[in-house]
Amino acid sequence: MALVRFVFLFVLISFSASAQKDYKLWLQYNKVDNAEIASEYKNSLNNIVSFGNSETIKISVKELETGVFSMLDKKTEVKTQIEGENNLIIGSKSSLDSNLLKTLEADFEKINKEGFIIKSIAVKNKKQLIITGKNDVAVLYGVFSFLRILQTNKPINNLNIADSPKTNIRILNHWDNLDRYVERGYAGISLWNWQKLPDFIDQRYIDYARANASIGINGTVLTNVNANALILTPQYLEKVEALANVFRPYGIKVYLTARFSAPIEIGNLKTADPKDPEVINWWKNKAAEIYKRIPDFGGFLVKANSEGQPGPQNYGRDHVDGANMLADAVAPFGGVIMWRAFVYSEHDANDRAKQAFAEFQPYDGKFKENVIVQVKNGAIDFQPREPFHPLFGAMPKTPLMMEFQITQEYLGFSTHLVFLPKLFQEVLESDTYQKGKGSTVAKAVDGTLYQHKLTGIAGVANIGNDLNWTGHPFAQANWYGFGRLAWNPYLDSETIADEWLRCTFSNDENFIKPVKNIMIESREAVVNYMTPLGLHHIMDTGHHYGPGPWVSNLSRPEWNPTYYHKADKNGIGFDRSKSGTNATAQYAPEVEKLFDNLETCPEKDLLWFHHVSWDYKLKNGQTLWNGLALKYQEGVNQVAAMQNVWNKTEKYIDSERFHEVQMLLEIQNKEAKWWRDACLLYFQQFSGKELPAGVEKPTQTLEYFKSLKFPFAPGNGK
Ligand code: GCV
Repeated sequence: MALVRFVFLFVLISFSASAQKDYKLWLQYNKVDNAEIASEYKNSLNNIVSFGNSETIKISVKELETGVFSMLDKKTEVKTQIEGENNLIIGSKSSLDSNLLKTLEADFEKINKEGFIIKSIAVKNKKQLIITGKNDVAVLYGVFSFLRILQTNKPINNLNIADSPKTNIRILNHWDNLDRYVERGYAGISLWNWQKLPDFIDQRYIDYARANASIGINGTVLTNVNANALILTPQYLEKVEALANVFRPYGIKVYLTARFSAPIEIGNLKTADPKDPEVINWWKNKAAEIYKRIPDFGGFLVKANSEGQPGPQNYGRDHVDGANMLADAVAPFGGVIMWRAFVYSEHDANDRAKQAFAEFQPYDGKFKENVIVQVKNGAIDFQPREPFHPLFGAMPKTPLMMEFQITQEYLGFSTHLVFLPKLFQEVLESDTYQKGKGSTVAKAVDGTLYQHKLTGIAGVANIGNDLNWTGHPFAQANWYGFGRLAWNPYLDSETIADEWLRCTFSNDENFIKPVKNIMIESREAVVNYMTPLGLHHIMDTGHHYGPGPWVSNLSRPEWNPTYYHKADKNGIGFDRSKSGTNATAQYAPEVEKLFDNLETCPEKDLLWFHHVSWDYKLKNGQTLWNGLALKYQEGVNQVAAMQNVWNKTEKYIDSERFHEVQMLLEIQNKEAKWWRDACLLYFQQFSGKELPAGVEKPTQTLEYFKSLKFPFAPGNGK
């Protein structure tokens, strides 16, 4: 009996230790096991000298103590005065004495309001290390950045870092409903326990804020863009206030989604017409009520007249009328309106890819100063690959905010290992040619192209109440990478993968090198086994789980996969060139020319822009049919290769996460084959051709794949 109890206890302890690893994200603070590095760190870090005593500074000190203790086994003392050498001084500009200010004068010139300095300096001839910034939250960012240096085992003896975020709003969009169901959420239910709020503060809220602050995220939209007006009632605002109080010391502002018809639904008005004086007044009062509770409330995110959501067009008004009315309501308090450009209509016979541009581009320059238009990275909807959204090169007078999707609605949910920063980087690096060569999307987004002051990047969160937050251990890297890119849209995704792996798992090069390769390859793999060569939107209906290229019976034409791939016996692909819908004309002439011409169109975007015959010769000499089939096979092979690499990593990491990823990769392998077989069998009906050598034979019939139904697939909109 005693033995049983012992075994049980042992299992429990080891379970909770590795479970904690899953929970701790990239903030593992693993012990530095390289003795030389550890001793260098220990010698360079004596006491912490803390200036200032705000909540944020206290959090910073605690983080440093925890990090240093856990990585170096070293207990640091916290002082309020500099004594001796090799201290770690932290404090914001206003708390530093004149000597320190003088030493750092030129450094402060280099950073913006949220930027930080980490510098080795001499104070009275003694070496010290200082982490500072213009406010306390900037100091916290500096602290996390410093801890990352330790986590990644980089030298600290001569640091001279001045780093500032390049965008103002770095924000997560939670598509969380008030009943805690997360639209397109694959990691459990919503973190926000509305029923227990405001009195019960779940430790998760604090850990969430800490994780976000560690990567520079400074905003969160708590509620789904398919909005519920109840969030704006006092009953809920009290709960929102409680969350805002938790997040504030971490530099995170709270934002809400505004349901456009709220004045009717919760305000008892007869209309929500943005020109109606009562409606205008209602929103002004609502804003005042919110700001009274939450003085640093960020503002509203709005999805209007899109996929059935109410909006100004219900009253014969337009997006500018709606956005500007709300902008006026929050302007006195410094709030912003993030107005989404994700619009398309079944009543518009135009190519769906053209509709948002057609509607929004003419509004350029018409929005109020505190409005930023939020545009998805591509013109359709977060597909494994989309060319950049043409609006990014076409609204010089309007601040445009990037919307990425971190949750993997179209990329295998939380089951597939797909490192999204690679996708994000591809979009950010795309050249819009708006002001000639080098006018990248990143420059449109960070405001440098047209000197916009209001800038931002949003990511649709992949977070839920799963133990590991994101469903897949590697999906944590997508949250992490999003934050890092929002801070600096010019970061390389490989650098991000490297950092994340070291902070999350291990610094062992034998682990880092091969696993980094998996991450970098993984995005192309998913494109290959789902939608190669520019195919898009061929997933199954509603839940978007698995392939459904055959679907053609949905009420709205542009919801049907057949609308997008247009496969017939002549070929496959959507002709968006001049001979087709002319969507290419929405890009700057240089880009238009590139995409429009079949010869110059990058093959990765081929079927996005062109309908191409099955016998068309690809650059490698293969026919389109053979090339397409081989790409599907390549995707499957890439997953198998990922598995081979992963299977050799067991000795470097904890067994729990090793096995989790191993099982998930096995599912990914099965599903990659499912995509390959279902799509190829379906398209083969049109091509009438045999599968080329090298492509495995499907194991099931097309009828079988068509018969698969998933009524309970997670994340489907309700
Ligand atoms: C929140 C896609 C998704 C919807 C989502 C919508 C949007 O259509 O499938 O679930 O709705 O995008 O971004 O508004």
